[in-house]
Amino acid sequence: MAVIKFSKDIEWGTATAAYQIEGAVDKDGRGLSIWDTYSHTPGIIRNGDNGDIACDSYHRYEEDIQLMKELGIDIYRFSVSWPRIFPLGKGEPNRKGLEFYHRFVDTLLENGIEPMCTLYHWDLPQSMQDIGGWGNREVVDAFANYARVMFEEFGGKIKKWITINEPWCVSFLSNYEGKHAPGNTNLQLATTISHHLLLAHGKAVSQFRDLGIEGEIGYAPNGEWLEPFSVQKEDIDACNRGMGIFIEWFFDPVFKGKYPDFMLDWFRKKGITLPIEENDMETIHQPIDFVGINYYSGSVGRYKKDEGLLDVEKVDIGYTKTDIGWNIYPEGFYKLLTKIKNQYGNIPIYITENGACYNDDVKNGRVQDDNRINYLKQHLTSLQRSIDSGVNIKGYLAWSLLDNFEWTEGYAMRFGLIHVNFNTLERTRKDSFYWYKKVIKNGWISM
Ligand code: JJW
Repeated sequence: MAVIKFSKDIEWGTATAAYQIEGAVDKDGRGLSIWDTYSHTPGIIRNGDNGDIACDSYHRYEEDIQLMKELGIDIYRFSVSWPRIFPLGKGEPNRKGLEFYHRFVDTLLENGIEPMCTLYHWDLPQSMQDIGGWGNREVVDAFANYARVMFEEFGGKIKKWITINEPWCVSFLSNYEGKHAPGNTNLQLATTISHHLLLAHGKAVSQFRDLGIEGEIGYAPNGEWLEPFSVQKEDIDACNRGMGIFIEWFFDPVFKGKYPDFMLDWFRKKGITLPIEENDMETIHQPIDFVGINYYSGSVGRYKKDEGLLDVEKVDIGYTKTDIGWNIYPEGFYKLLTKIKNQYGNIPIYITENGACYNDDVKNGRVQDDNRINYLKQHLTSLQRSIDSGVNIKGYLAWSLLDNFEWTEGYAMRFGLIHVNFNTLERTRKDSFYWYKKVIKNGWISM
């Protein structure tokens, strides 16, 4: 038996996002978001699900916070719904929306849990989409204004801030692959959006510094690992592009002040340009306090002409998959973290999401999700390997506290440490909840 002992100062947490858990979509003056529109469009979401009720956490947050307290987490990562604060994206802030988050954050603090606030976790106000969404620079300024209002309102109370969650998903997945809201399939638009998201991040960081807000700010790009099928250069290059669109594309501008040449060349060959204006790169290239990494999966990849945007195909070589079909690839977690350290230096890192989809149900009051426990064990082992290799890991937040609305998969795909019955909204602690509680308390696991 091997014992893996975690660094003492690691902060433990769980993560969620507003549209995935809150429900109460027409409560207290909330405006519509692109996910309301998208999920109410017939034929898109599995089983016709939508986030109208979700986990009803808007009304049940006190119960949820008691569960967090019992779990023993140090940090809770949540997101703020922009259309609750600005129902039309801009204009006058909605007091009732702000007051909800005050009640929520106050309750976290009273229970000894540190709030980590994501400003943008995909629920763009529909009115912002109506003027072109993230493709329009006006939306970047509206975001910066929303961020400023949040800093002024919650500065000092919330000390950990994340600007944008998973910018690859917001740009390429949602506007080129068309698989998330708003569902566009336009490469030029998606690339423009990727730049605007980085700019929005940079402008929010500027506001944060100008206001002198106490605390830390970062962003949360997602990564996956691609292991080359062979040592042939074309396979290695294909995997570098496949990872490059997650990592270098969204890290180099922030940490180096420029887009990566190997990716720029690729986009240029496709006739795609970037709408970079004067001072944009300076705005994007500002010191941040930490980076959040979301990691779930990895694959073997190889070169295949005209496969997708980047001429890379994933090769199924029989890895075990979670119930959502994603490979279990813990080595990729370790490799990704060390790659980031090697390329960008010793920046403090929070793992802002990591977790597994297993759809175990309640049987006799119990959810036996050993598969999730195994996944978490493997990934926590990779995490400690990265710490032992000098990666500056500050914290680990499991996705997710609760089963919730998994975007186009609706409620069918469950990532929670706590089971939610979506008919009764009853919460049931899974075996993984009790297991994670012990990890937090003891600081070690055994394999
Ligand atoms: C890619 C669709 C296959 C979320 C994707 C779909 C693939 C043919 C989990 N992270 O719910 C990536 N998540 O809100 C943020 N991360 O392509 C949080 N990435 O088509 C979690 C979904 C995702 C994805 C989902």
